[in-house]
Amino acid sequence: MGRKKISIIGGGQIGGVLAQLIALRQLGDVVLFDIVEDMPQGKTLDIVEASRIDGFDVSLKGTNDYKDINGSDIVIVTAGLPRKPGMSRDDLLTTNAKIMQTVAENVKKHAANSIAIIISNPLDAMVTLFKKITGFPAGKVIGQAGVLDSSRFATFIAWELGVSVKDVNAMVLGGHGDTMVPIVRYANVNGIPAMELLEKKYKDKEKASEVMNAMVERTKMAGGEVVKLLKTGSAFYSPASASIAMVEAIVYDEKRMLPVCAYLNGEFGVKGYYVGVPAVLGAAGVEKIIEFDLIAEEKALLDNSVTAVKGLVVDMERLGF
Ligand code: TXD
Repeated sequence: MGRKKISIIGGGQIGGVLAQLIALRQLGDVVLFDIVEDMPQGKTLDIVEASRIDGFDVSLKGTNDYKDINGSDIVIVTAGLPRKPGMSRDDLLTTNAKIMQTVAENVKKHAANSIAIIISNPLDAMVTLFKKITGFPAGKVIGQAGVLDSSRFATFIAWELGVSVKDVNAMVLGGHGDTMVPIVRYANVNGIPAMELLEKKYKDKEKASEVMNAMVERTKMAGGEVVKLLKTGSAFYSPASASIAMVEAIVYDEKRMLPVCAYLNGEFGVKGYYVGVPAVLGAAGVEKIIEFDLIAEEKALLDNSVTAVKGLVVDMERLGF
C-alpha cells in the first residue's frame, strides 16, 4: 500500500496551510490545485523546500490541471471566496456555488473514488451542492464546521475557567452559520460539567449562566470576529487544523467521533439535509451518525438551525443550482 494521495482544491489561505500540515504530519502526498497560474506551484515549492529542516518526506505538487488529482484518496475543497468584514457566510452563495459546480464536476471526473471534505462557505449549501453534482455516496462527502466551532467554544471555556484547553470537551452542532448550537449541557472539563465549575467560580447561578451565554454567543460569532480583525479575509489556520483532524481520522481509520456536517437520513428528525452532528469518522468516511437525546431547549435550537440550512439550500436551488 502506497501513501495516500490527498488533493486540495483551492490553494489560497486555507489550502496553503492544509498542504503544509499534511506534509508536516506525513499524512500523504499532496496535490494543490488552483486556477491562479503558478501560485499553487509556488506554495508547494516553498513548503517542500522546508522538508530537510522539518524532516518530512512526501511529494507536494502544485498544479492548474485537474488531471493531477487523478486517483486521489481524499479531496479537500477550499475553493471559493472568503468573507469580507460585514458579510455573512450566506452572502457568498452565488459566487461560491458557481465555483463549487466546476470543482464538483472535475472531482467526479478525475477522483471518482475519493472521500471529499468540503470547507468552502456557505458550508452547508456547498456540501449539498457537491454531493448533488458528484452523486458520491453520502458518507463520502463531509463538511467541516463542527470541529472548528467546537474548538472555538472549548478555547473560550478554557480561558474562562483557567484550565488547559486540552482538558476541555465541547461540542457545537447544527449549521455553520449564526444559528449553530453549542451544546452547553455536555461542555465539560475532564468530565466535570463546565456549568458546575462556573457556578462554583461565581457562587451565583445567574452570573454563571450569563458568562456561559456570552461564551456561546462569542462562539457563534467567532468567525466574524476574526474576519473583522483580519479585514482582508477569514480565519485560515484553525479551519485548516480542523480539517486535518478529519483527514487523520480517515487516513488512520481512527473511528473518531467528531461533530461534522453529515447527510442525515432521519437522524435527529432530519431527512435529506446536511447538518452538523456527531459522527464516527474512519477509513470509509462518515461510518455512523451518533444520535443522542436532546432536551427540549436544544431540540428547538437545532430545529431553528436546520430551518436556516434548509432556507439556504432553497435559495441555492432558486438560483438554479
Ligand atoms: O470552517 C470552515 N468551513 C471555514 C470555511 C472557515 C473559514 C473560511 N471558510 C471558507 O473557506 C471561506 O469562506 C472560503 O469560502 C473558503 C476558502 O477560504 P480561504 O481563506 O482559503 O480563501 P482564499 O484565500 O481566497 O482561497 C480561495 C482559493 C483562491 O486561491 C482562489 O484562487 C481559489 O480558491 N479558487 C478556485 N480554485 C479552484 N477552482 C476554482 N474555480 C476557483 N475559484 C477560486
